[in-house]
Amino acid sequence: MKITRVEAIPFAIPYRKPLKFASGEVHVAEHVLVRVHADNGVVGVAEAPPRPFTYGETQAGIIAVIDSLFAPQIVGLSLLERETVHARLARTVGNPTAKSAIDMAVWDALGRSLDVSVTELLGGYTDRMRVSHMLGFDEPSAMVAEAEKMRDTHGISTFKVKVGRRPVSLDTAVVRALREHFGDGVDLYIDGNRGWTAAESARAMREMADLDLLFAEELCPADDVLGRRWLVGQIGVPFIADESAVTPADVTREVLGGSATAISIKTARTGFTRSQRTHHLAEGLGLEVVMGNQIDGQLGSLCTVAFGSAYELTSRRPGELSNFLDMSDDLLTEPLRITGGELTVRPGAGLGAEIDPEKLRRYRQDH
Ligand code: MUC
Ligand code: MG
Repeated sequence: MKITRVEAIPFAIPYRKPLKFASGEVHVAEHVLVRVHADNGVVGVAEAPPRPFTYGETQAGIIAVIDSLFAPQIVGLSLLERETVHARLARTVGNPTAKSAIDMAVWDALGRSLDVSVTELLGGYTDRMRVSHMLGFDEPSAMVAEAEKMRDTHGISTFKVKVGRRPVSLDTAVVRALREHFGDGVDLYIDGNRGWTAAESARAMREMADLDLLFAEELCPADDVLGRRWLVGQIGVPFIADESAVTPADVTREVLGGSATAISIKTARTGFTRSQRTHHLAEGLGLEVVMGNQIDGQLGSLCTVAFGSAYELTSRRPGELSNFLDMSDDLLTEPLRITGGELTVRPGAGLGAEIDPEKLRRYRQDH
C-alpha cells in the first residue's frame, strides 16, 4: 500500500447558473482532479477547487505545488501513514485545498484497499445527511423561485442566503420574501462573506429579528477584531466562522476571542485528517457545526457527505451539499442524486466515486 504517484489534472466545467456572493462569483468550475496511485494498483481521487478570493490559491498554483513539493514528499509512504502525510504537507504554509485533495485521495485509496467506506473508516455514525442549499445573489423573486424549485425537485427545506450587499435592504428584502413565501416550512440562515461592516450587520440583524434565522455566518471581517466581537456579543443566534477559521488554531482563536460561536467545516480546505481535528475541537468546545460548501463539484460534495455522515455532531444540521446542481455537467460515472432532501454516502469502498474517462477527456485542460 505504498504511494507511487500523485497526479494533478486541471479541468473546467461551466456553471449553468453562476453563483454570486459578497467576496466573489464563480462561472466555471476550474478545479484540479487529484489522483493518488498506490503499488497495489488502487487509485484514490479527490478534487481541489481554487478559491483565490478566500485562500489565495489558483488552479495553476495548486498543480505547481502538488507537482513540485507535495508529490515528491509523499511518494514512498504507506496509505496507512496518514499522519506522516499530513506532517509533510504541513511543512508548507497555506495551500489548503491542494493539501486537502491529496489527503482525501489518500483516505479514498486506503478505503478502497481495505474494502471499507471512508465514512466507516472515519467514524461510521450514519450514511446520510439532510441537505441545505446555498442561494446566490439575485432579485428576491428569482431567489424565492430557486428555493421553490429546490424544494419541489429535491425536497430541500433549508436554505443559506448569501448577503453582504449594500444597501443592506437588498438582502433583508430577500430573506423577508423567502419567509413570507414559505412561512415556517423552511429553515433559513445567512452568510455575508465579510461584505458588511459590524454596524451594517447589526442593523441588518435587527431588521430581520422577526424572521427566525438559524445562524449568521461571516457577516463582517474577523480582522475588524473589536467590531466583530461587539457584533457576535449582541446577536441572538449562533455566529458561524467560515473563512476566518480554516485551521483548528484559527477556530480556537476566533471562538475564545468571542468572534464566533459556531463553525463551518469544509473538507475542501481541511481534508479528512484536519477536519477530524476540527470536529473533535468543536465537540470539546461545545460548538454548533455546519458542513459547508466550497462551491464543490460532485466529487467534493461526496467528500463532504462522507465526512459529515461519520459523526453525530457533523450530521446533526443539514450540510451544504447541493451547489453541484448548478453545474452543466460533472466527472462522475454515476451522478449524485438528492432525494427527499437527503444525500447518502456511496455504498462500497473508499468514497465510492468512479471518474468517467470520457468526461475527463472532454473537460481536462492539459492536452
Ligand atoms: C461560503 O460558505 O462562503 C463562497 C465563498 C467561499 O469561500 O465559500 C463559498 C461558500
Ligand atoms: Mg461561508
